[in-house]
Amino acid sequence: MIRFSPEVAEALAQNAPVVALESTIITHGMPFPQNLDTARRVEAEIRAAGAVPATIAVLEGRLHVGLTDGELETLAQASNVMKLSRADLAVALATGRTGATTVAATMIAASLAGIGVFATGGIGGVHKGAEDSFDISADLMELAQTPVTVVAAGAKAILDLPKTLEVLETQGVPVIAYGQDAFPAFWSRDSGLAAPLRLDDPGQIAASAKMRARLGLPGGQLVANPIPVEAEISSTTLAPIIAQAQAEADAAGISGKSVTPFLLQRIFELTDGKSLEANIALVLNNARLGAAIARALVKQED
Ligand code: PSU
Ligand code: MN
Repeated sequence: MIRFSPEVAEALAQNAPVVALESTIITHGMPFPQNLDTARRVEAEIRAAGAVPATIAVLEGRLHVGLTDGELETLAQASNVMKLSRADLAVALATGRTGATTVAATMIAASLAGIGVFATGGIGGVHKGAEDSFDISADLMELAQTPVTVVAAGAKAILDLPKTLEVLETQGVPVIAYGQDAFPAFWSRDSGLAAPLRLDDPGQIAASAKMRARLGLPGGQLVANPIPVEAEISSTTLAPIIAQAQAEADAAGISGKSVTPFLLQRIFELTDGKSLEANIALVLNNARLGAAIARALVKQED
């Protein structure tokens, strides 16, 4: 059922380190052409760090693990690409559609493909006002059931971070800050909330994933990797912008799957593109850590 790119097929056959990558960040998370440029740079970063990148997407009803550069380019420019979470994946595959995979759907595909680690920017979470809207990303429940270590820069301040951490705790998901005590907040290194767990070494992150499997526990881990200092945007700068974007989303009646892409696009516009620069820096940083974890996972196999 899976279409592996030749590079990824060979890496998996040789038990070489592989890092999965999502495609919603390309189609719904960043504008063209920065999305394509970033996707290519992330793949290059992973190769430079000694691992093989496997970007995941559904192309005309086929589940691709590893895209050619041509496929990446087509996807980055395509319109009407579905945003596929756990709920949508089977329909898209059964009906020949093209769609980008979210964190949840990418985890499902990575797990099927035998890939243990996945790097991205930010995960979905509990949206502000969720007590009325019930808008809680399926990413959180996926982390509780699918055995993939997800490297992200925490969660965006467009989300309710305390509630997001509470749901992750309830679901039994290890939330591990990398190299610091604070839970990072995507564009800034410190959300003001403590992370439940902290590890400073990719080898220990890999060992924890293996231990979870030995214990018979389902699910993955969330590794929260802070944005590099030089790329950080302070939360005081962003707070009013996020509030404005949120108010516009509410006024326009944006709901469901459209909420996250709408907010990201408005924040990009309201920061004159600065939010995107930070986003790119943190994704590259997560790709490097993902590659280090992938190398450790392979090493600990024997
Ligand atoms: N957060 C970001 N950038 C993104 C996303 C989230 O900072 O591109 C995407 C990811 O694919 C994530 C999805 O899995 O949005 C979550 O969407 P929702 O809230 O609809 O589950
Ligand atoms: Mn949602």
